[in-house]
Amino acid sequence: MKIAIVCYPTFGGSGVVATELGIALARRGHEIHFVTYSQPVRLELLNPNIHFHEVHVPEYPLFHYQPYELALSSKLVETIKSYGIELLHVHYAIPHAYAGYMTKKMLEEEGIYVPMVTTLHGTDITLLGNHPFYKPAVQFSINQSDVVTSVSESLKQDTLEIFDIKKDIHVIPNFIDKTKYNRTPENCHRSLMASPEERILTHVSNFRKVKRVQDVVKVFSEVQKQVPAKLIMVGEGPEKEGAEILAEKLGLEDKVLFLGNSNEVEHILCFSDIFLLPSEKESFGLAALEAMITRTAVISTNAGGIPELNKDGVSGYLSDVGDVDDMVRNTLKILKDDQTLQAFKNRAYDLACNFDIHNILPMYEEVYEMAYKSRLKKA
Ligand code: GMT
Repeated sequence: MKIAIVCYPTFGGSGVVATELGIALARRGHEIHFVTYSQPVRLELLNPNIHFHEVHVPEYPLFHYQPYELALSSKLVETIKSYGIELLHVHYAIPHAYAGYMTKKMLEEEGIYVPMVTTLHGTDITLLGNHPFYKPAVQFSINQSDVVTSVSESLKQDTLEIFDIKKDIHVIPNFIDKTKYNRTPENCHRSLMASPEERILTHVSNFRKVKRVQDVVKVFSEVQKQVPAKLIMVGEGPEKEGAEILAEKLGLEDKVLFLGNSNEVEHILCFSDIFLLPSEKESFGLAALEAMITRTAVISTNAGGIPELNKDGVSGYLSDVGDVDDMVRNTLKILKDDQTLQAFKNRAYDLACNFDIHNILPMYEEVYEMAYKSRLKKA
């Protein structure tokens, strides 16, 4: 099938899911066209089935805000016509589903029917979509999609509570490609980060408010008083500076490493023991899944869809949002001896395998078929 994928190309779960999905679909023989404002960070253009079309938004002094949706929908119309695209898959409702709907309507004027699949990722629903400034447009464009998917059961329920949705929502969880995570002592350079007796705790995010990165530092601060440890913080975002200041205030400068954005998260996770995810909201928690597939136990909150992935007492532990003391207790329970830690790591890996791309890709192909049939009915 010839598929156009619209996503945010930056570091962030929705862009990663869209990119990895496109790559996997291309390997299965589908022709994939990414349409976005810059090349997605994880995109490899070496596959002949993968194409990238950049959306340019010309700066015009009259506009206070440059109209990205307009440029995107025009680019989509042009790409769909030039390459005979059969299906449009938009990731993150705002503004992609809205631009996708306009694209469909413009094409319909010319007798071209292209079905649209919209994947809801989280903050497009729970934070932004909920805002009265956006809500009517988001609800409208979700209802106008041919097929709607969400990345967890929890996000599906949130969507149904927040909006008046007239469509079925198909839950298709986030995924990983387990063959990409092959941890061997030779390719995992643990000694670069910590001494043999130290445990390694890791956090990966875009350091937005919902991630509660100060809780990460607070948990680590208490844990390292009882167990020698290092904390690795990966990512960039508005709350990073506050976390750095807190780490300094707590005298942890030598024990906390802020690495910034990385394209090699799996190399960092390969020597991690515990992944900390104290988020206030999290529709799924792709970063935790990426940690689990590298055999890293997860200490998280029970927010959103995290419990669909991290199982309490199995792959890690779940706490209420903000309950730093509980997260400290749980971390120490896992780190109490090598045998316990290894058991949590192994179970985290086993659970993560359920989300391997080979199990999830057919679910997307099924909804594509469903959407495609709706096109045949309309054409
Ligand atoms: O977590 C973020 O802030 C990034 C955000 C995004 O849209 O890129 O991630 C959301 O989508 C991911 C992929 O589906 C999910 O794994 C994340 O849980 C979700 N984030 C939130 O709900 C806060």
